[in-house]
Amino acid sequence: MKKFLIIFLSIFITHAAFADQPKDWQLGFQNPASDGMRDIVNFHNNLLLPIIIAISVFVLFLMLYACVRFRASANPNPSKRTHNVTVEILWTLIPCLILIVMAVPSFKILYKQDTIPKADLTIKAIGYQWYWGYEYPDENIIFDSYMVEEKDLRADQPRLLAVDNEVVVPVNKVIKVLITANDVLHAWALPSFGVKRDAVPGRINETWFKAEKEGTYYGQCSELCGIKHAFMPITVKVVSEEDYQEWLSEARVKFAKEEIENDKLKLASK
Ligand SMILES: [Cu+2]
Repeated sequence: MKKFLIIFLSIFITHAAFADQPKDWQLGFQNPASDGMRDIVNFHNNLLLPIIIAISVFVLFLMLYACVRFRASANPNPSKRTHNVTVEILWTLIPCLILIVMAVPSFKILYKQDTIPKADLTIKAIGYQWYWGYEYPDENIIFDSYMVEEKDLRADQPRLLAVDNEVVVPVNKVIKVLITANDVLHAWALPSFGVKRDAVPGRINETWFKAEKEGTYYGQCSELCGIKHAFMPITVKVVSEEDYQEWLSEARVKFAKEEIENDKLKLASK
């Protein structure tokens, strides 16, 4: 009983608090930090949820009605009816209409996500078994991002989500993310930004987000990729433009990309 009470109360708590990472007993989405995620949350809360609840209540009512109205004791001679054209047309037509009502706004959101506006910054995420590598192609930056082990966690770092080298991006800028993998399928996912894309070896997928609030946002690899799939989190730090420039000048030195070049090949190394 206590558990249910906590779940029930957490519905209100999670919406009131600023959530950029999963919370204990959380129901529903993390708080949106981008326009795209706000669209998804609104679509779910204002359209899908009411439809789901209405259908569930209606079906429950039909079942209870059938149980009472057609019970054996009240119907010693059961009806032999097998067809009703009107009902059959209705139960085909109404679900079709419901699907159309859901599909139109759903496709609108999908196409909005699919059109990448002019990017202010491009980053490249590469999935490895089992960590993420990042590149800032225009800044000549390359680094790896490993999960922080439980024993090494700082007080402000969440377990299984914090990484040693975070992705740092400026606030209110269009960030284009190129996503690929080096070994098996992974997926780069960040719930607060409404971003989730498969990382496929030999192929580059792309997506984008525009973070509206400064803060640290956590995501996880979202494609079962092997034994340590649960231990390759994603951390994105959204900072002001000045802080970003400051980080950039440090990162250009710390994470500088060296190019090994000869007449046959050109390689990037860390
Ligand atoms: Cu993975």
